[in-house]
Amino acid sequence: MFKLSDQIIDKEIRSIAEKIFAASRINPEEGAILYSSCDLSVLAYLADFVRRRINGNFVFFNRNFHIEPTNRCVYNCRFCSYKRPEGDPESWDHNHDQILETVRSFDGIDVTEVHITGGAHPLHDISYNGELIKKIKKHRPSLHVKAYSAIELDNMIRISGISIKNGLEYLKNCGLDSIPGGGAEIFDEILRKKICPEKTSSDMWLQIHETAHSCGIPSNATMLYGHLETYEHRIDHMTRLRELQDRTGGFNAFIPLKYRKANNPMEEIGEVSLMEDLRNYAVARIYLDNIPHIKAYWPMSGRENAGLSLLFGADDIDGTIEGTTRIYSMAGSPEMNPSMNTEEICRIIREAGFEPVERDSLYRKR
Ligand code: V47
Ligand code: SF4
Repeated sequence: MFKLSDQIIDKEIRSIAEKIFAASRINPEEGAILYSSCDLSVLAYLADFVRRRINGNFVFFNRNFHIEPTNRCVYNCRFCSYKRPEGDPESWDHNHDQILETVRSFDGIDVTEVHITGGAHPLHDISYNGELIKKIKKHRPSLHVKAYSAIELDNMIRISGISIKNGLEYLKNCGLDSIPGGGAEIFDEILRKKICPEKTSSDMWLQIHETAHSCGIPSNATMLYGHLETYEHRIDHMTRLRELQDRTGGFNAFIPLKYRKANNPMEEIGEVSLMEDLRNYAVARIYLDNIPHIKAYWPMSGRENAGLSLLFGADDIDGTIEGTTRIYSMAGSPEMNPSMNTEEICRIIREAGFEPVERDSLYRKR
């Protein structure tokens, strides 16, 4: 049996490890030390220790599909490969009927969740989006609707001239079940100005999620990494999430998103290595001691790398997706038309040494 005591590790890392074994929270400085100075093998061991305390030997997945209503957007994020201007031959802007057609195409297929996200549309207000949710729920009441990133929500609430709380309560009454984690990017304000200058502020992103949690709407949180940020920026990002989670408990999952370089203006930055991805999963698992799940989003990382991430603290592999998202294929992910059946998902999870558990959107066993 591999034991940490068999490893040659320095005093600083050993004292952080002792805190982790005692289930004590590590502080931002200790988080940064893990990023910069801890061997990957030791990090894997520590992250696995934490993941087993929180999630045992289980790895979760679900049966889901995505709807990306439009790639028109009022913003111009420098890392985005997805947005197209109105009239561009590659732009799309689906109306309610077209979106419902996609929902109907899953009739008779065993899916439990629809994930709806896309550009921040210049014209679509809260009632336009609420009506869409109502129509989806009317057609298939049991489908969990996880919809609209905080960026889309901020935009539609602003167009409608109402408060965040009223907007979220209205959408909840229309059938909104949870909120995806997109748009968090990196919270450091200076960096955010550089990579997505006009976008919803970090404070607003956090306020929208905090308000959603207070209305009983759970959500996820992402972090875009592997661009201009330092390890301190990643720790700052996760500290803001950890503090919010201490107040509300409303985050289900944290999803690290690796910057992909194809077809966007930041291409010259390049992409970080797989080793860096694994390091990031591990530190996230250890640092975010109050967020129950760490998701390895396979359309972004590729399915085999997602399997590898399970050895570094990740316990959720998202879902079947059914070839319905384009955000990552447009940015250069190896998954061009992402779709996995449950047999393959289970094979990947078992190959990594874990027990697959099909979940619903709230992580209840199905
Ligand atoms: O917010 C855009 C990211 C996000 C690039 O909640 C990019 O379960 C890397 O939030 N390279 C949208 N990332 C996707 C998202 C998401 C994905 C999976 C699961 C969940 C969930 C949420 O995609 C955006 C942005 O951070 N993104 N362009 C790019 N070139
Ligand atoms: Fe718009 Fe999202 Fe692309 Fe930014 S990342 S330009 S908010 S679609």
